[in-house]
Amino acid sequence: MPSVNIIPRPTLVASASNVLHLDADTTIGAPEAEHPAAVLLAAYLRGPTGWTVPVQVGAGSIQLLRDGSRAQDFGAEGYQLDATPDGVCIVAGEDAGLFWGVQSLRQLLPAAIEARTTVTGVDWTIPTVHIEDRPRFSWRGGHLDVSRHFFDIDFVKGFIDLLALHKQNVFHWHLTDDHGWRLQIERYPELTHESASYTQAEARSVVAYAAARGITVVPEIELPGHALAVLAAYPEFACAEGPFHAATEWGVFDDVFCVGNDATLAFLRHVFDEVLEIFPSRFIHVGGDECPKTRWQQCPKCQARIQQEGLANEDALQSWTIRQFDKYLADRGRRLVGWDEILEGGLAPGATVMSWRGVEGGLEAARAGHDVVMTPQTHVYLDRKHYEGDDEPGRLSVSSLENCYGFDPTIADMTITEAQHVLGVQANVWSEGFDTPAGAEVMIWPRMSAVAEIGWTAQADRNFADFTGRFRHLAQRLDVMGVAYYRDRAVWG
Ligand code: TNX
Repeated sequence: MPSVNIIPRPTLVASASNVLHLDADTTIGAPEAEHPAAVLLAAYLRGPTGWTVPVQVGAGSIQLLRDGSRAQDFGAEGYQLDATPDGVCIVAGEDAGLFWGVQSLRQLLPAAIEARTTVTGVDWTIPTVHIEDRPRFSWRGGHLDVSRHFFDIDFVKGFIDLLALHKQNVFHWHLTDDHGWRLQIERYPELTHESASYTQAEARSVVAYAAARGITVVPEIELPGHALAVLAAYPEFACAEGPFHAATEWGVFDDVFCVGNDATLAFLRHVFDEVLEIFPSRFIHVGGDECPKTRWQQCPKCQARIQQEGLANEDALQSWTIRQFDKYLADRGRRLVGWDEILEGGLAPGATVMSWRGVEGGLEAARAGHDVVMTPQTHVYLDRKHYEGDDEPGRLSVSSLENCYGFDPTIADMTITEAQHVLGVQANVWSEGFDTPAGAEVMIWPRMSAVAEIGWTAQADRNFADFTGRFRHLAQRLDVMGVAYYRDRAVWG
């Protein structure tokens, strides 16, 4: 009897001691032709089984039902899944819930379902089960830094599909930093002249690939710091004289955007004009972190801006800059999100804060009535080592799988209103310390699985020992996919 080992752990699982055998006659019944969750499920099934798996409007042996009247039971992303010896039915109030129901069905199937080519000799059974499930948080994110080291489109898509497997719904794409600008901008070809980068067509294909899995891509364009790669190509946007060079060491650098210069702000607006065309996401990330103020203190243009705008100091100039883009985005129906340094000098009216230097920034923003995504480096920075030790992969500090799993985005002394401003949780994959797919993967897995469970599963239903048991099963799927993971002693002893 196959067991139920879904990550993130569902709200309710009642399994009966029976199985459903799927065979070559399997069909998918969907609310409409080309329904994205049905198309995705058919694609998952066809490759490894070799079956045709037609998608049809109406009845099928695997039934996807969208029933708006159930939205109050399930919320926007919840679903119910019933598997009996006769077939499968997934019901959701909205399409998002159907996507997540499909991912649960995927995890109920044998690990061979993850194969890219047809596998023979597999008994395609699933346990009979009744599942009711809905997420705790609406922002369940995975971030990838492609500036420090570049990762190609195939890797990015593979990462996104693994996020989908875990019902993560946000892919935060860290596209720019001191070390390289990774997105083609038609108006400024020099940005990507010398570095590996994605064309706009490739970026659009990533957005479509993610959307076909229920995932939103939130692009990040860093300002006003982490700008060396831009200044190397366009030194006129700096305070000091160039030339500048894209960074080749890790760290935080003094040369940042000159925000006293109107031409710099125009440049950034032109960049965002193109970014908004590619990325339909409501949230757009503008960075805002780690911006030294040393150049601004010496720069006549920045000092003139401080004077003209009646700003108190350079912190206020950073805050003024973020407010310009908060307004720019709001005028276009988008919302600004930035790292917690955007609190310094005053938070822009519409800003959402990503709290990374601990949870204090998140607390402060929530108290001020702003939305927050919790991403504290102490727990969910996946560039950290799993354990102390010189030969451990990772850098800067340690966050074990257990430590990571133990994070609760709702901070103990938050009021109910403050807690409602916590949109969710995100793990960040900074790439200073690795430059190959496998090097990234051992940092990501299983810790990203832990973060997925933080974001989805009710706090009272979370249990680390239970999670590690389920991860041993999920690891078999990663093995089939050829995805590397860290063999954590908390999982394998
Ligand atoms: C801090 S998190 C950074 C990144 C580094 C990371 C390394 C943040 C907003 N800034 O630039 O890559 O630490 O852990």
